[in-house]
Amino acid sequence: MKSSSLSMAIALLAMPLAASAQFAKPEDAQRYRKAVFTVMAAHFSQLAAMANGRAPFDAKLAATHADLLGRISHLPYPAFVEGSDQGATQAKPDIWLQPALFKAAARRSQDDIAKLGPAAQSADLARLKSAVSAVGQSCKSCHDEFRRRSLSD
Ligand code: ASC
Repeated sequence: MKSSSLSMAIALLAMPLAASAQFAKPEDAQRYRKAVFTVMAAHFSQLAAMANGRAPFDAKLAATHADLLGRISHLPYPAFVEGSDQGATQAKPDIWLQPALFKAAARRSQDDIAKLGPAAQSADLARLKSAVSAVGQSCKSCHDEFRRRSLSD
């Protein structure tokens, strides 16, 4: 291997696995993060329905939702770019004023989401219930801290 292709290979290996989107305009970042949260809610609500007995517990389907959530749970956060705090967003200024706290809340939600898959695969409904409840709590506490109730608040 030539040294240039070796350094290319090393550079590729060193690249973070998570690809984050780039945005031309603040509105693009807002639309993107909102879209990802919408998709997450659509899948999480189906897991919650199983956990709460509103839908039959199907461990395989639950694991599929959990896997999808785990793959996309990191996507919204890099889209909270500087300057995207105005206009059609419920994001509170604390996201930018207290970045370490926001990062910790994002991390907590990702960590809780990562536990959904093993819980679903265990086919133990009680375990799924408790994993779903933990994710629900991290959604809620992040919303309480960092999301305005409506665009007009
Ligand atoms: C959902 C959803 C949220 C969270 C939150 C949990 O299904 O869309 O935003 O759960 O309501 O407290």
